[in-house]
Amino acid sequence: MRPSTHPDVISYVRAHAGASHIILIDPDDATPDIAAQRCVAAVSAGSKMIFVGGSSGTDEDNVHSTVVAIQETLELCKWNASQDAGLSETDWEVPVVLFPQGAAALSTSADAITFMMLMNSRDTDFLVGEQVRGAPYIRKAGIEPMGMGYVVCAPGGKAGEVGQANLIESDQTDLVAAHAMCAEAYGFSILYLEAGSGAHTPVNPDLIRAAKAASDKLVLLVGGGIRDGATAKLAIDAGADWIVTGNLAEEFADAHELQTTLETFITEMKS
Ligand code: 1GP
Repeated sequence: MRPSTHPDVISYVRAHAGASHIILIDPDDATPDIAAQRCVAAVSAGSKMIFVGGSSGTDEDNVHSTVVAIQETLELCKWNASQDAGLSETDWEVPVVLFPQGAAALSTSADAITFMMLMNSRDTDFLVGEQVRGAPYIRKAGIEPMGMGYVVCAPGGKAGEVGQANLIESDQTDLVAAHAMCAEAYGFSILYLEAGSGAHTPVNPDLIRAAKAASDKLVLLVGGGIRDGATAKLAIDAGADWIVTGNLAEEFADAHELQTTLETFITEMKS
């Protein structure tokens, strides 16, 4: 594990809540080197957190090698910045956080983990089973667990299928609010509204508004099918604190092109 520049990731998550961007890296879709290059492009563009995980095809081998490659590359960028008075080292102090499909997809080199309950799953494994299996590993590795309610909304995609979720439909504002109240009652720090990776329709802003109105304690993450800054802004205006994108980064072979696209995305999202 690198000497963590983030002893308290949840405070960082709260401090940057408002209109921040997370790049999601799926180790099943990119080699560790390519993943690290994408992270450099994203952090250069203004992304403030890196999630590593996916709904399928991840295990300790590909997750750990990806996390290590990203951490090493960020350290190198930080060192480079320290040698140049015009650059800021702190820009590279971005937490690398596990967003796991289960207890078999962890890494000792992560700064933190979204310790999630897939709240609308029908499968007890996603409610608490995988979490019980993973807890000793996380405790031993000293990874910071951030309690998170994970709620899959329609269309749900692979996350909904694999997680056997009773999807929240776009007009079920009372139901999403109840999930937010429940997440707060459990003492979770984060609520993640997920439409599914590659979703043709992102989470309805009405659902985001309802979740936000139901709890002002939870940090609200929204992701799935968000491909441009204007769509991200709609989610932010509805109350999202952080926007997660995955597929967007996978569309670019060239890191420079990705950086430019994300710069535009983040500028529009914050406008
Ligand atoms: C998946 O919400 C994330 O968990 C990201 O979705 O790949 O559609 O950006 P996209």
